[in-house]
Amino acid sequence: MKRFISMLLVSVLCLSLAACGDTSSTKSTKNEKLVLGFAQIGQESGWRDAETADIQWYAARNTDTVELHFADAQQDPENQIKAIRSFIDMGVDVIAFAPVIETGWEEVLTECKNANIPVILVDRGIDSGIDDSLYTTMIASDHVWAGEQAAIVMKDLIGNNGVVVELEGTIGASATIQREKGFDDYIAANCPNIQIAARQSGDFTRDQGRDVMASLLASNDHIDGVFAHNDDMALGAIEAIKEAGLKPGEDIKVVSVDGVKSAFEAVLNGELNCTVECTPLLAQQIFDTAFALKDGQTVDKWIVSDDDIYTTDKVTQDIIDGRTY
Ligand code: GZL
Repeated sequence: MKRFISMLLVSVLCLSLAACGDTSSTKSTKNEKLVLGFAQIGQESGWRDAETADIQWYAARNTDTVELHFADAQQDPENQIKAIRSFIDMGVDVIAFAPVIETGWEEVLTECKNANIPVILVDRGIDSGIDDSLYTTMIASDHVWAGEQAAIVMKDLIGNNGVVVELEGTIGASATIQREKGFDDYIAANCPNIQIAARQSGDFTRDQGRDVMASLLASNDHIDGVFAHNDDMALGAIEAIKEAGLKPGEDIKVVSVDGVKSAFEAVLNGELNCTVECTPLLAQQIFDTAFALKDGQTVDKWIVSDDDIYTTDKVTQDIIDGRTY
């Protein structure tokens, strides 16, 4: 209950500032508190909700040193750009955002640079062709590594022969592009007799993961495995596999990425064979980095998360009970 009230307080604080346009409290060139603007993608997955809760919970616990301005872009990059511009107008100390897709950021990031406001990319990156001086650092997991680990597990599960389908995340998102690269490159190099029969986006959502898997089951005679770019789509695919009268985790092996609690529960009950962790608990790193930047320190260009791989043999109820997301 305390958590909910704290989060509500943070939201009310941000909304009241935004609603009355009162930016005087952050107009000063040197803010006493760390004033951070965060432009979140949306609420598309349990993973995203966990990341948001972690950030808002940190701010609610540290109101004496932190002022958080939080915007939910409803998965629209234009909304993220508008939010970033509003943060510039507020005179925040640091801007952080999770770029919903890799492209289209040069103009607004140039405005941040011209306003001398450092930018932290969170959990997703921007196109490598963009001048990387336009952002200060990225705090994110290694998505190529995650895709590669998923391929290694899939190979162990189905052997050297088989047909696999791939549920892609949001088209154009770095997590999608890089997980696909990691998975597909490993399969191409090490499993010539595993065919990736189809790739289709479920936009990182459970409903679309279910619907896409249902159509792939209808259009493919035989599927041995499915690689879902996130747990929410994998959980939707599991629903579709069961609706088709098949046993997920047995008739069709299921491997995904994220490590949300509901995925762990699916691993424990045998419907999901593996989830490769991609921690959303980045608040401590985000705020530590933002404080360092406000203090004029330099930071690494990529602050990479330390993630693990959870297969059936590793997941117990105790592990699940100990998870914080
Ligand atoms: C990964 C993050 C992805 C998650 C999805 O860092 O960008 O976005 O894997 C979420 O669950 O929608």
